[in-house]
Amino acid sequence: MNDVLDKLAARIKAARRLTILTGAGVSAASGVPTFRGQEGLWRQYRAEDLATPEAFARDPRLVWEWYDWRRQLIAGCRPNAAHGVIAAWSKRHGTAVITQNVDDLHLAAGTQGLIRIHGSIWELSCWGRCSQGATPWRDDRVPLDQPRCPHCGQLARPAVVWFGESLRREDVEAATSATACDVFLTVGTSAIVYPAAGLIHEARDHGAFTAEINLEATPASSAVDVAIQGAAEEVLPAVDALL
Ligand code: BV8
Ligand code: ZN
Repeated sequence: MNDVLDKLAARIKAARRLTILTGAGVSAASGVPTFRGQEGLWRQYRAEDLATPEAFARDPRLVWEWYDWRRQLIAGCRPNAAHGVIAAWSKRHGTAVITQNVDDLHLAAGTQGLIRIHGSIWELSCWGRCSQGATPWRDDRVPLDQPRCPHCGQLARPAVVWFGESLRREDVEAATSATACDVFLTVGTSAIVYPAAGLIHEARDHGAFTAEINLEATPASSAVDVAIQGAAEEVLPAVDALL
């Protein structure tokens, strides 16, 4: 194990441009449920069933109850050591941090220049897409009854990217340009959801040294230069100590 940590630390130390992609595994140690596996289920629903515009159109109350439940849970969570190391590294010139997480724990840890490609569970926007309500606004009250757009009175929705919805163009552009890097490190993601799961392959095509930290193997494990099987909140501080 130590030699792969040494190898990754040496590469990060020498890197002018470091890009980090994170998933739910980074927030697991903070108590935020991941998506896959038993704890990913809410009542009997899979995330993919609820996190869609169709589901919200069909039953906005059910979908909002799920988001309110997650917000109440996340409100009690604090950043962990993995968030701390990533926040410190984000202050280095040339570092980009891309997250799929909507919990904003990276922000709470002080991460700079964070690219939230799937949005934030703490922001709302107008379901009716009225001109003023299309711009997300922050509302971190918990619990919160089904919210409404303060501009037009229609239903408000969580300002997250749902399955079948396109990511914000500026986020895709920022994430894509960050794949032109010396080291691309992916942490705590199952590498299944696209376009996020495609970024590591773009980085490889740019000649980046690629690395993965995950408790288990993923579809990306065979594509990276080093795949480290371990907990992010343990491995990242260990690598940081070698810098
Ligand atoms: C789109 C916000 C244009 C909402 C989310 C190409 C091929 C196949 C399918 C597609 C494709 N292109 C598009 C699609 C469709 C779809 C998709 O990818 N489907 C998947 C299921 C196959 N993508 C989309 O719809 C995207 N939009 O492409 O628009 C378009 C539109 C239509 C058709 C074509 C193109 C939008 C995707 C975004 C959806 N929104 N979240 C919300 O949160 O409520 S995705 C959500 O799920 C998360 O943000 C994240 O992205 C994903 C969950 O993945 P992870 O974060 O990795 O979490 P997971 O639980 O899966 O894994 C945790 C990992 O951590 C595990 O590996 C575990 O071992 C590890 N771990 C656990 N603890 C630790 C740890 N590791 C280290 N330390 C620990 N302590
Ligand atoms: Zn509105």
